[in-house]
Amino acid sequence: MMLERTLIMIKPRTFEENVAGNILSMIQAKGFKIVACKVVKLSKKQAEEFYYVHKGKVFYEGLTKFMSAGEIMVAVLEGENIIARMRELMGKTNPEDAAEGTIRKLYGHNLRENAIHGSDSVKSAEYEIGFFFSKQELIRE
Ligand code: FUP
Repeated sequence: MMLERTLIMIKPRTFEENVAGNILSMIQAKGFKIVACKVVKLSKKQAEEFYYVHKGKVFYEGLTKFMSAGEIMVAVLEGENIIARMRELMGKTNPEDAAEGTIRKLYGHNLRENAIHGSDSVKSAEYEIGFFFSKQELIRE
């Protein structure tokens, strides 16, 4: 077992729907710890920077436009093997394919507007956490 941290984003349409509390409840029910949390709004440029790994893909423009269209809630979560376990709780990328009871099944609308993001590896979690949170915000002692 590995104690890991992951970065999640509650995406614009879902944050606007005022269900962030429900989603955080699902996360806390799993025993995952919320290390840091805030509401921000990305510029188009910042969304492009965050999603640089998808640059050049057909959905990059639509994705970054959507992700900069409204406020999002970003949080750092901590737990044993949390990267994989959080992705399980989120469900498959396309809400139509996501298992019953997952966040994307419950709150996602379509492939682009799929409610939530979660880091997919230790390396991307490090990049994504550093993108939004300073060292000071993550200090515990
Ligand atoms: P995930 O790791 O499940 O968030 O999925 P990906 O990294 O493959 O995709 C990142 C985001 O791009 C998805 F959350 C939604 C968006 N996307 C599209 O809009 N169209 C696609 O065909 C694939 C992904």
